[in-house]
Amino acid sequence: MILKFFRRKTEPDVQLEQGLEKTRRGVFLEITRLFDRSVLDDELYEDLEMLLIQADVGWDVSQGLVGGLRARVDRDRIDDPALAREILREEMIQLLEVASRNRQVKILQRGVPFVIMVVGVNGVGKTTSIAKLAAYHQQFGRTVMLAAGDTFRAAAIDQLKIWGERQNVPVVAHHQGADPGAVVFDAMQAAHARGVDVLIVDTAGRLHTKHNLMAELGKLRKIMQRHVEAAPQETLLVIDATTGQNGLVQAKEFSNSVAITDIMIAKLDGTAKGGIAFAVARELGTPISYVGTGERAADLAEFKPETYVDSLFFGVGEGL
Ligand SMILES: Nc1nc2c(ncn2[C@@H]2O[C@H](COP(=O)(O)OP(=O)(O)O)[C@@H](O)[C@H]2O)c(=O)[nH]1
Ligand SMILES: [Mg+2]
Repeated sequence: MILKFFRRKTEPDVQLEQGLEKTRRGVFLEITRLFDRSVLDDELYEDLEMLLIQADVGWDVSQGLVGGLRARVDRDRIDDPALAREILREEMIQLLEVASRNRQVKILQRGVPFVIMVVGVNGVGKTTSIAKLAAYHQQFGRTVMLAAGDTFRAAAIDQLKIWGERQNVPVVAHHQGADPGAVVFDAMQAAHARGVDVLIVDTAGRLHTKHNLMAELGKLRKIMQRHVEAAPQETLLVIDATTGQNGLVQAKEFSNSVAITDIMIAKLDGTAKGGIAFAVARELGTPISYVGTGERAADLAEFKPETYVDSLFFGVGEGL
């Protein structure tokens, strides 16, 4: 009965599956099992809601998902739990797709710097994510340059330089405490002069007030736009999956200060709270573009709603 309806419909993505392993083997295994019960009753719905909350889907979003599931089950007079599980899968995909629809059309023109400004709270995984993005764009044969716009700590600058060496990508950096605007100015000039395809700008995540943050990032934008009118073509907010709902609160603060175009959920491999993607999609409405699944440059997966949901329920060789 289960197999009749419940099968993965997308190609497995190895990175994503590894990233979601803890979530899948934890809460989502329990969710799958819920629907092995023989009846669809209040208890099942309540248990489902609790499990979704445990996976950090969040209170409101969990209620919304379960409410949507219930409405469809009632409307279509479904009494087979296995069919209800199929509907849950669809509802989950739909929730993620709503945010994906807000994706802006981006034009990546060879030789004109496509500028990615990476923002987020200190420690969420920005610098590591930049290395991953560099590797990602290199895969398409694009030339990449990095700018060390987080000038607060010397270690942050060194960390970016090390990634640059590993990835064979030039890094524009000034000394610790330098003006990030000056770093970005130099990087834009260098990228322009060399005809770099993708310039990725690291930023500090520790500006104390929202006003400071807005002013700083606004200034960086203006400097970028002197060279490339559309820059930054991508403003990527990095969120740490392991911080769950707290990460979501921080993300909201950021998106109130800066126009975010894309989200990366980092450290998905370190948590069983992979449900955070649903909360992020619903609460921010900004498309999630990537997930980070480890500490290496290769540990990045593109975010695709249907593949994401399938990877929560199915792992290759895990027998479901
Ligand atoms: N497991 C895991 N660790 C990560 C991931 N992304 C970043 N990290 C680790 O998180 C820590 C902070 O990352 P960093 O890039 O320095 O964060 P930043 O302060 O925002 O620039 C480092 O130890 C990284 O190795 C990820 O996707 N998975
Ligand atoms: Mg950093």
